[in-house]
Amino acid sequence: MERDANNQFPMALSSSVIVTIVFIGAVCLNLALASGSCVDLDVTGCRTNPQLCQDPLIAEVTCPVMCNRCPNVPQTTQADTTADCSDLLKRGRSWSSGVYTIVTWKTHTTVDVFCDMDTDGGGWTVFKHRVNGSVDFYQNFSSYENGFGSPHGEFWLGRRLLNIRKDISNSNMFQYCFKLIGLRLLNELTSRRNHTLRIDLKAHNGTRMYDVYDGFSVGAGSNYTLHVDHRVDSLHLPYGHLLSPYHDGQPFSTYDHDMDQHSSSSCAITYHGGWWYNGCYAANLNGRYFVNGFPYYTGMVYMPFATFESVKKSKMMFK
Ligand SMILES: [Ca+2]
Repeated sequence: MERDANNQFPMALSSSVIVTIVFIGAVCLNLALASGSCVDLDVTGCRTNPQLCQDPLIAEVTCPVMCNRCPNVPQTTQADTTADCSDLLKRGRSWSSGVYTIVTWKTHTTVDVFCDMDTDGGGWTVFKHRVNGSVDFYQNFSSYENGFGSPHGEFWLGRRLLNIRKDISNSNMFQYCFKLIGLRLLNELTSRRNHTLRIDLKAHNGTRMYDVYDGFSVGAGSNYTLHVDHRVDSLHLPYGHLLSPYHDGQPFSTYDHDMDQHSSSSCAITYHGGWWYNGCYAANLNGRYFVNGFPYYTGMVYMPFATFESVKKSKMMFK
């Protein structure tokens, strides 16, 4: 399609027509998802004319899915902001554990996060969860920055939603168009005030433990340095290792981003994970997942709990 002399698209794509096209597309796509009855979803022509995606208006408003675009989330007022799961508790009603939509306090990004509303008073924003090895945590640095997995299963951080979801009651057509937000989101969420970090583990024999530290935050990129102060609570930790000071102050490392203190090797490669390695670890909770609890140096290990025994479940959260 050619632009006219004013660098505008012809009247065929005026705002009213675009709205009509979006509506028809929404109905069509939702019908397709519901019944499979809608065959040709390319009502906008984006699929057959990919050059249309070069226009921001068409790409983000008319057919974001086909152009693989996620529109910017609009700014919200501070009063509307629910910055983390602890803010939900302050709204004075009973909340159950599950996935909630929050708006971050600084960039006003809308994201889905899993809130643990049952443990120790609730209000915990869960940023890492592993239960069965269904998600591979041996990911590169970009993946840890941007997040991976699903807040409904195993994951590292939350996912960003689209503002379009607020305008269309049935959001199915946009559910697969989202951006994941990892360490960058964790930096924002933990830089608002003083936070408490809680780590929950379950061994393959059923034994549970937890470890709680105050002064938790994650620094800005590209180091995403871990900060934890003192242990304030714990359960079933027979060994003397501490997350702090060994991992406090360490940048985040992955197999393609070696920031650890081991000069002759990469801790992320040696121990098959992504973590705030020192040289190398007292905890390796993003290590390889094993279906039994044998000692594995490369496993999902938390040495204060059971030295080199790979645990069955791990969860990290803050409030
Ligand atoms: Ca190194």
